[in-house]
Amino acid sequence: MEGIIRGVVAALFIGLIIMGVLVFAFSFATPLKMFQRARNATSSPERVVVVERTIVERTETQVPAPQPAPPAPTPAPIPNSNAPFVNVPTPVPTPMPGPTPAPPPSTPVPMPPPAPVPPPPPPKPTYSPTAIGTSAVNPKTGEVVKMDGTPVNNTIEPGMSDAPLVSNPVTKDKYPKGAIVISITAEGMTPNTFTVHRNEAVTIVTESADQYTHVLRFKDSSLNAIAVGVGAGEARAITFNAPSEIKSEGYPYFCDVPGHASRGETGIMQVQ
Ligand SMILES: [Cu+2]
Repeated sequence: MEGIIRGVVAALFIGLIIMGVLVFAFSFATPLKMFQRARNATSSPERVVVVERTIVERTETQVPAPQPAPPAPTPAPIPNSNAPFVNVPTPVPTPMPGPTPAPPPSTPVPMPPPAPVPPPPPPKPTYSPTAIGTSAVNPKTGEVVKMDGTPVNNTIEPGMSDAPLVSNPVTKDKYPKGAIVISITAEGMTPNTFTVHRNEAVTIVTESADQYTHVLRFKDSSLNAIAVGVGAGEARAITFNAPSEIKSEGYPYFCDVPGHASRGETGIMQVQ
């Protein structure tokens, strides 16, 4: 048994040796044949060229051409410790826009019904002053009124907007119809008494019949707003509502220029 194993191992060993010899011979046989063929076929210089070309051909077929070396990596810049420090801002990442909200469903919005337009108020009658500048009289009520139709105020200070208006200077031919004309001189007032009806519209024309200025006024506070001043030879009118109260002593009037009443420029208006 042992002899058989030794025989097999020896056979394998011999076989390996034979295979190695065959591989070696085959590897060198071809170049040697080519070298001998070139040596026999050409003269000496040509043979050298052929040998060299053959060697080059074999080298080119066996050894690949050297590839160009890859470019050397660029060295990282060495920070210069002496260079000033530059603060490079860190790029802020741009926030990505969120998803666009879907538009709300287009539901038809009911339009509110149009508000009813109130009818325009009736035009308010305006009461412009008369041609000479006195306050107007409401033809329906016979009341002396302001431009807005409200009654004038007899108790406020003269000259205020609610007081009866004093006219511009007027001549005799422009005296209002039915007016009571009171002529004033240093000697007194003419007439020094007259009578009106309560609540009626009364127009008084005050004349300065001399070279003095005169101012007609009433003592009673209920007629405080009635005041007409006239220059020398001038005449002005005023229209006001007569008092509603009847007083036995009447409503005294006078010239408000200092010293004029004491010299007789006085009178009394009676209301009935
Ligand atoms: Cu006077």
